[in-house]
Amino acid sequence: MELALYRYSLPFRQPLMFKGKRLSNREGLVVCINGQWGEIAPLIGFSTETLAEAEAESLAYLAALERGEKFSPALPSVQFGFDCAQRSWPINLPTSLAPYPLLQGAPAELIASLATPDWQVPPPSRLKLKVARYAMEEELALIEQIAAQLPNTKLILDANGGWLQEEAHRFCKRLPLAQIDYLEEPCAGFADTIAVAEATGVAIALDETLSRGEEWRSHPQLKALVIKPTLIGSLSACEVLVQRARACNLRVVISSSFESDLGLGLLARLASEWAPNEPPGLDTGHWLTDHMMNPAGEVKTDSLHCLYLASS
Ligand code: OSB
Ligand code: MG
Repeated sequence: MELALYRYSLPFRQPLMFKGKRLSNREGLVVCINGQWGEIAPLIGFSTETLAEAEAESLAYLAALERGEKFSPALPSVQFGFDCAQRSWPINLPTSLAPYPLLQGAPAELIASLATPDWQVPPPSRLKLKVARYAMEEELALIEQIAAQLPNTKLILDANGGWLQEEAHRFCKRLPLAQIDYLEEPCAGFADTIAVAEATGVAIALDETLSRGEEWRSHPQLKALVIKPTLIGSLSACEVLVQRARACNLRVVISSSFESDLGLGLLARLASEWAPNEPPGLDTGHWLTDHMMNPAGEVKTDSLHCLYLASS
């Protein structure tokens, strides 16, 4: 058996804010078991575990594997990474759909950037925007502008639970609903989120509600589950959510937690298996200036810090 654990640090194109914390590099771990890789990269502000905790549990897991013992990791990022590295992947997966673009930045900058968009003609069928971050008037003006400029594009909005029910209500009342695909997590609690949907007619997707393991129920205005495997943890827990989505007739959107190109590639494979018709939420890689893998698809271990290496 061959076992390895490496630590990586990849610079962001520009520093990014995660729940008030400024990050200039993405740091994480990659694990290799008999030549198969997984990524373990808790995200500050979204994961409950730290990178140091994930590293400690990963080392304990590898030591147990080396001794031929069973080990059940408790941390979601560790479960995800080791599950990927030990999975029997299907061989004939359909090619994954292109991720929908994620626009990040201040509304004024984004309005200016619409004049010279990054995407090719025709414009994307879907586009994601973060909301509940800047002044409501500015965010609504941006949405109105995009809706007018791209009449065939549907917007995915994500509030990350940032509004009180009353604020979410005020915002959603003024949305061009015909062009809104869905709104992720308007309020911090499921009951408030559903109340906003009922009062305004907006369609809803769940994200943090799932990774926090909170209770939710099907609702006519609940349209999609956003699944972030790094935050959910084991692939079987993700599959339970995929099954529940199917049973409730909900769309499944596989979404990144700003993993490296290695993790994004694994997530794209999961997306093509679990949600073959749904563009995934994986447009985060362009924020990283460097790659973990070379053009041949091999992990560039020379540029990584080795934490564990064993073969027997
Ligand atoms: O709020 O969905 C989020 C990335 C890291 C942490 C939280 C979120 C995200 C994304 C990923 O938005 C991209 C996507 O889902 O389209
Ligand atoms: Mg989200």
